[in-house]
Amino acid sequence: MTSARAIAHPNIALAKYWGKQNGPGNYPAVPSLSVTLDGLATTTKVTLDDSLAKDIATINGQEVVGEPKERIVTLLGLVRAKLSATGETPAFCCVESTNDFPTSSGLASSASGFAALTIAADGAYGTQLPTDVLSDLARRISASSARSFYSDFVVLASGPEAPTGNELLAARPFAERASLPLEVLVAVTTEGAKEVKSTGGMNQTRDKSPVYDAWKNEAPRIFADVKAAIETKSFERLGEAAERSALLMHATMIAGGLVYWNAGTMEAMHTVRKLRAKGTAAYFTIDAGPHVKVLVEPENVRAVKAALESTPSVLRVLRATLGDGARLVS
Ligand code: 2P0
Repeated sequence: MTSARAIAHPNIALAKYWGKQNGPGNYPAVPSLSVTLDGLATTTKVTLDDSLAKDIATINGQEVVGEPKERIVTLLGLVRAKLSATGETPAFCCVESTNDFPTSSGLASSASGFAALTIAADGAYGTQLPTDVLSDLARRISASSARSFYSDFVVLASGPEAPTGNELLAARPFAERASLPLEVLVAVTTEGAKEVKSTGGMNQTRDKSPVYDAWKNEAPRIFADVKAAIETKSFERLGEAAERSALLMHATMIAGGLVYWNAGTMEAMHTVRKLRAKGTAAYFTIDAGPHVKVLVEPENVRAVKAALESTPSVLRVLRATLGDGARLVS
């Protein structure tokens, strides 16, 4: 039996993606810029098995069923469709994936998960596709996962306004970690999975939020500001733009009735703002879940971590530096 194992890390967007272009292919409506993290990881093994009548998948030892399973099978189908025609039907496979951090709770497990799955499937099926093609395939299932193929600061442009579904749109590396040293502290505020997945949340925001167009208009300006902050090596400018992106994205969701925050989210935001008022440069960002990710310069990690840990509703704090893109490990 042929198998391949891949590792991928989640990424955290500093300029957020939220919203899709109308039409097929899962193209983002706004550009995004992320950092790939070290310290949190998904490891995925794909094993081809001629005896299987369908693909099977487990995450952390639990069989995956329903819509999450369909997304995995769709991705596997996209990789298998790249096999050169030999006349033989490719074998189904067994996918075994483990996360060393909470799954499906706004910690970007779908980003690392689909990046690791795509690389492992490419290895097991022997398709040997270039990284941009793999990033494009994964983007079709989970747009944020396109960014986890690359290290450090990564951009994903918005898609065409009226996509046919055939346009290649991969993420691409933007800058190396040394250009602006920072770390990310994740204030975990629940151990549970989120109730509204990102795709459903984006659809709800598009359909119900009266300020969705304002978000789509402003997001490219924030994206440009984040890029300029990295180019000019300004941590403060980066943090301010990242906070603006997260707050505007959440304001847009909330206006459409979607609230991902819990009490701990608010408490951690206030902790960060209090630190800043006292002169410590720390900035927060929040994804489609209640955890608060705090951007800090390396010399302030210890003090900011201690402040987050003494925030009552924060359960624990994870620490991540900038990390490498998804890769095969065997
Ligand atoms: C991001 N998020 O830029 C934004 C910020 C969450 C909030 O990309 O619908 O799971 O599968 O393309 O990739 C999460 O979205 O969404 C996400 P789909 P995905 O990181």
